[in-house]
Amino acid sequence: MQMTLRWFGNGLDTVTLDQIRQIPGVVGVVPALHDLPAGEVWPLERLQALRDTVHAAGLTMECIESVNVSDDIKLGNATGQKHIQNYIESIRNCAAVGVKVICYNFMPVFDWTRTDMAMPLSDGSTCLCYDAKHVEGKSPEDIFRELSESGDFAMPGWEPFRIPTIKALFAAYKGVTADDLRANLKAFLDAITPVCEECGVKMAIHPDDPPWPIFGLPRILSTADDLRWLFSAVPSEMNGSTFCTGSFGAGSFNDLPAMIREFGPRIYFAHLRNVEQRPGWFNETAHLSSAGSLDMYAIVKALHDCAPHWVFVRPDHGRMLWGETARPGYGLYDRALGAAYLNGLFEAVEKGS
Ligand code: DNO
Repeated sequence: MQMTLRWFGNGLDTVTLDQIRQIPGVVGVVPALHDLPAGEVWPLERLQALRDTVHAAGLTMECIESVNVSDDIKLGNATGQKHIQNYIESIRNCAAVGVKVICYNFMPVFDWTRTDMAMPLSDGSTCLCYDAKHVEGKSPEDIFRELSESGDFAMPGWEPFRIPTIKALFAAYKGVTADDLRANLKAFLDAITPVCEECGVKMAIHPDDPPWPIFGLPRILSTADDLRWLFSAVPSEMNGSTFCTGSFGAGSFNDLPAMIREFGPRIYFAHLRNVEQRPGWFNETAHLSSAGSLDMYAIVKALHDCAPHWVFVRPDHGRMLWGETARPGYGLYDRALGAAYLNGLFEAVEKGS
């Protein structure tokens, strides 16, 4: 197990590499070239510079989050074919700088979605929350309008520059079914897997967040059945999962320890956080089990028992506390507390076994 923290890069993150290095037990970061649009090649020189910066701070960079997959690839169109060739070049370049795992997702149009970025908790901290009633019956344009009124554009996929493209994207997805999306994911994986095998880079797909369709767009990585389909469709061991407890765990229909026990050998990256599940909505919480609906001990124990090869782990979204201002979900304090707690759980299961 390698405990890491997500890092958005110099100038893009309020958290510095020096701060990350001081969190006990955190040995690496999972960064990305966030300025490059999905579909473009990640140039080798940019990756080398990023790796050198991370190494100079005494940290590892063996897992990338994310090399984003373009909507053209998800739609399976002609531009998508060109983007797949670019993706293959990015995989080779990542391998050349020592990357072993690439996290990505296959959610159409948007990445994770929340309806409130600063929901107050009773202890005075704030957290991210998703309430279906703020989404159902609304168009993405409505949501963009609300976001621009509040000045809050922190969610990936909801950046202001995308507003003019959103209508066309929704039109492109009109009629695209979950089966179409599955076929396009399989075609993408079939094309890149030989290169992953050659370079020793494992792909780790991130689940849908929330784990159900939104805005009428299909979502295909939300349940144990979806993972079963994924691993039977592309049996290569290069095809793996980012097991995000907060994403799968937002649905009470998912039994997380059971899923880890079933899919453990294909889990290469774990995002560990807790959520409070409620009918129609959920909010994020502090990491520890007593703060939310998930049994974090059972999750860590299952990872320890069933994903015994190296797995990259990171504490996921934190609350905002102690007056910190940062990218929602990605401040220093609560993620550092999360890492310390998770390291304690890992030590307990390792010594107890
Ligand atoms: C949320 C993250 C996701 C993840 C992407 C991977 O905080 O876990 O945005 O990075 O879905 O492509």
